[in-house]
Amino acid sequence: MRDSEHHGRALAARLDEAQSTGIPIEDSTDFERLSLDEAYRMQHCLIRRRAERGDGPVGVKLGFTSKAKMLQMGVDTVIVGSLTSSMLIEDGGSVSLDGFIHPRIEPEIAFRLGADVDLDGDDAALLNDIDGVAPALEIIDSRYAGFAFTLSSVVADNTSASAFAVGPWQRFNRDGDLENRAVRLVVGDTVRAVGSTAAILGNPSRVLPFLLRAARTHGFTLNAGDVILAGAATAATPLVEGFAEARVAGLGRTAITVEGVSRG
Ligand code: OOG
Ligand code: MG
Repeated sequence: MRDSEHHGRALAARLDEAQSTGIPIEDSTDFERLSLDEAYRMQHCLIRRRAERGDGPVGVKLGFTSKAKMLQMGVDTVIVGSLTSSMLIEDGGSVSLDGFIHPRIEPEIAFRLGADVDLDGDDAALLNDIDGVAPALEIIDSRYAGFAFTLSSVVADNTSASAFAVGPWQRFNRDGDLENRAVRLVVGDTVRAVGSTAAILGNPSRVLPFLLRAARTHGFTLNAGDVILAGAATAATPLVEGFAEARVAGLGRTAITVEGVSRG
């Protein structure tokens, strides 16, 4: 027991190091061998390490909630990761390619919690706790070489979470108004993907019951002020220098500037 705990912590340290050095893990066999439970425990261990450095949790993200993403990455189970404070890029702010391994960017919908969520409550109660919705961008950056992972290894790697930006919050209207809105992703001054919010489980609000179940099963807490990224509506595209923007019809936009690698 103690041995496996030690092994788990050593693996979490390898992921943490890959993220902070920008040097990917070449052999991910040990991470692929984890059960899903062990993988979520490793993710929580990773997040505790970040919190100890003052980089505390600010929300959660869902992954593989659209066919486009499932097909792109070959994983067809909805997964949950954690967002921490250092991942947040201010709306209109900038981020440097420095420090990432092989970053990709994708358009997202963000929800905001207005209250602490009672995990024993029902789906309707969680929906009532949502007080805002906004267009968002997520930068994902697998800590594994070649961006290659399995369900367990990507969960251990905090679902490739790396950075995110959120546009202006709008009031959340429960009456299905997020259904079928056009989504457009611009990266490096070129339109890279177009899609619809309907790609996210038919309607992005449908990720919330999945999240509640995952929170109960895999030990996430959902607190007032937390951001929830619902998952990308389109495939992710490589992050390059320049301008990046996610635009969602009727909801607005968020944009960031991506700076190149400094050549010292
Ligand atoms: C895993 C994260 C998936 C999404 O929006 O579906 C994700 C990955 O593709 O690296 O964030
Ligand atoms: Mg995502």
